Amino acid sequence: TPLVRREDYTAPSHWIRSVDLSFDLDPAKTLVINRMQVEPNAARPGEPLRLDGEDIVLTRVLVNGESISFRNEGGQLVLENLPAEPFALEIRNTCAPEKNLELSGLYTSGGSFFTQCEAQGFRRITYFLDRPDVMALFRVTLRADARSYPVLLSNGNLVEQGRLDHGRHYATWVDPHPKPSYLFALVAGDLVCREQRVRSRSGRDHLLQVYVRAGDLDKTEHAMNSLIASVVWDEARFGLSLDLERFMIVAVSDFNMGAMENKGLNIFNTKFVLANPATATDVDYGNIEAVVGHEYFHNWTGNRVTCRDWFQLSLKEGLTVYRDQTFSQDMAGEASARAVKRIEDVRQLRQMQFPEDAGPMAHPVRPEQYQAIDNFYTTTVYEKGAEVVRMMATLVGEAGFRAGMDLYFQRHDGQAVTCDDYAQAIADANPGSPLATRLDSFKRWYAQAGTPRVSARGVYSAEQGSYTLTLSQHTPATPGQPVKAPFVIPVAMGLLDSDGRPLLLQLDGENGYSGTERVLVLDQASLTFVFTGLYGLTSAPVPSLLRGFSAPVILDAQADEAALFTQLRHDTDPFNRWEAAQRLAVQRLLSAVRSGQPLQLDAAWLDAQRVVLRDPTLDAAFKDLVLTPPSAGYLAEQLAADGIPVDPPRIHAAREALRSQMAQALHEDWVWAFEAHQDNGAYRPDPVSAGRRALANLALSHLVLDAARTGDTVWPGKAFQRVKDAGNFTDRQGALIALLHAHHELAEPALARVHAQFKDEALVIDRWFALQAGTPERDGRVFARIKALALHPDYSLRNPNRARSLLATLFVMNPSALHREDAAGYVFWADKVVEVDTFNPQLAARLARGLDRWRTLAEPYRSAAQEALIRVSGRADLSPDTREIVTRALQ
Ligand code: DPP
Ligand code: ZN
Repeated sequence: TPLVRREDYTAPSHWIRSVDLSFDLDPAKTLVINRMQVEPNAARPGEPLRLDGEDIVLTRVLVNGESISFRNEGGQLVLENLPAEPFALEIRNTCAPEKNLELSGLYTSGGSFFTQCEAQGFRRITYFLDRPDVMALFRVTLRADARSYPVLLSNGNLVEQGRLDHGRHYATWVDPHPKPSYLFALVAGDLVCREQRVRSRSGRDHLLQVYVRAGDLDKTEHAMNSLIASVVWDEARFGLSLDLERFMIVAVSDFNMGAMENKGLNIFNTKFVLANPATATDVDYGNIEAVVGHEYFHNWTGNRVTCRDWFQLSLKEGLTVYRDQTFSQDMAGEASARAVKRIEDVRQLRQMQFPEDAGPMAHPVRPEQYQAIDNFYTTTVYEKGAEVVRMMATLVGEAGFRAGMDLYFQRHDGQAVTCDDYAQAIADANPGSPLATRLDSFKRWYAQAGTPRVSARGVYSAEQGSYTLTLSQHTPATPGQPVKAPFVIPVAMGLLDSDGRPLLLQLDGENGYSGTERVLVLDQASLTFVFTGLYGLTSAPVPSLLRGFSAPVILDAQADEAALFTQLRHDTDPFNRWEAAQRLAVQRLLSAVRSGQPLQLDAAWLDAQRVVLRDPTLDAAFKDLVLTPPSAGYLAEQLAADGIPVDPPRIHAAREALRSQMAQALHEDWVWAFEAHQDNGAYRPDPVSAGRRALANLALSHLVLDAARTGDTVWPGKAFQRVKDAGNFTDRQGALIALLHAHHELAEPALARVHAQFKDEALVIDRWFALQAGTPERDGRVFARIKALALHPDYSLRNPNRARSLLATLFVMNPSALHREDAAGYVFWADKVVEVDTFNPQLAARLARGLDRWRTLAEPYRSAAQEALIRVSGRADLSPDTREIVTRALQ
């Protein structure tokens, strides 16, 4: 497969101004008639028209009603000697939706039709200029059997519907907004909907609908509430109103991604729509709110203003993730709940994006090249892209950011643009800002891959009453980018005195204080800042740097233990308070891993944990985050960064020791925490209640774990009872996890009960598989169970959610079970990647990424993983998607 390069971008030879599509829907063979109004691009006269098409059967091509000759070249349909004036082009073709197991293009799921066109699925429906800078007006007519497919949906407004002969019916939809083909969608099936009318601030009425299968209507309330909240929020926060009379969300259970922002007709993985207290967890509720918001916000950031080419993907994704994260924070309400959301987002970024940025798939937020664009829907483009937008917002301030967004829409509404255009608009709206004055160097965030390391060294001078802080940065080489120029890094910070009180900040040369928090801009390899004060600083301050995680960097502050304990107790920035706790835990875990000695926790650390747990001023959700140890993956990355080979079982052993010592030493505190955080009222998914449940469940898991030591049967019994009669799925799952992670004998009957009770709830069964696959390994039993589960009658690779429930959980989330001395985990990885690749390359390529970090492993894991990669890459019939991943991994 040829490499596509950003620098090779050229405008299209033709524009497609409008499309009239008609579908005769049939699972085996669907007929598509595609009538386009085409206009030659005056800048490229006389060029042939090359239309993309994949896995479809062409039956006819007419230009202005006349048939013409054509040829196929490199998967494209090439038309030559075309009129120099605008012309009508008609294409007829067929496709086979029921055979489409790639789930890209038009496919069937559960007896209904759905589409997924981003990034390049439209070409699997009909021939087209399948690129985002070609925007057309769509008119779509669907014809199908009325009994099997009573609901016929497409983008925009329903303008006509009626009956046809032979029990068929039709519907015609017109989308008033020009759009690229990747935003096209159709749905046909036996669906029901929840609907609600809303009036926007501007006084316009809109119809909101959430479509699901008949049995799922009772699980749509939260999605609808989230949608309404999204509409309100985007108007209030960004002045962006819904531009459609009707906005639809449709849930489908077979879906490669999370959800898709098709204009006016969002299609969602059921996982991000369906929730009721009995089947969904607090985390699911939060994810649904975030994803419904995300797709809705795309209506402006992505649809009204779209990407010129796929290298600009972060233009819409980074910005829209930033918007959905901000939305979720605003929905969370209070400052402490906002901080919890921020910590969760950062934890995810570090867990997923940092390893990507340090591994073989490292790429800039705006990549330079790809083989399969589907491989670049990455955490770098999404989550790091969101951090880049956040840094811009930090550099121009909230009001400045809003002004920048306004200017962006003023300039580019209706266009297909680039990341440069976006940054330019934010900067131009804020002349003189630290962003505008450094725009070129700031944009290195788009161009350079890799996570910068920032080191901070502070020197206190009692004589001068000053504190000199030197910040330096260095970014390691990444594939294809050996040398990096300095990034522009906003470092939000404050100083604490030794009692933890915030100090007023004043830099040498300034007259007067500037509050207790400010943003330093590190835009050189190294910069020095001298803090003074009216009367000087009277003792060495504790620096609190990178507050709120103001930049996606690895901070090395060489903080001593005393400073970290001070921060954990007193920092006014909740993020850094949590961060101090993480560092204290990481230091203990890694020193055990490095030395090979068993972990022995010290009283000071355990006391600090207890103080947090018992602190009446802290939220339960925050306590849960502080008391949850860093993940094995995060610890592995810390070692890898220092060039120390990663021995996964050793990391696992250290974490297990930490868990059991915390269980023992804090036993009475866990009892208190469990009992003090029981709610009796009706289930509510708000962050405060969710935090209380999370902390109670964390307590329960420690209490059940400790039962193995004490021989206690009461707490395991309580957990089992909760699995039986919990009033919501969050608590039921929490109890099941407690039993599973303690490897308690009651885990088996608990699993059996959950399976029996929820056998018809696909999303719960996904969870049932995932919980088992995510259990920390003990004596190889977890891996053996995973292999057995792969043969379970409910297991299937065809459904992406079900496939991922075992495989992604094992490959990405459970290093303790994957990495084995006998290499069986890697053999299993190879077998499954190869098997899935035969029918769903996108999914296979995602799963293949599970071995990305093989080079960081210690022997014998490293060689065995490499062997598995070589085995997969040796397959001649591999898809381009999976080939790109394994080839890069081995390079
Ligand atoms: N554009 C989708 C999303 O991230 C993914 N295809 O919302
Ligand atoms: Zn998106």
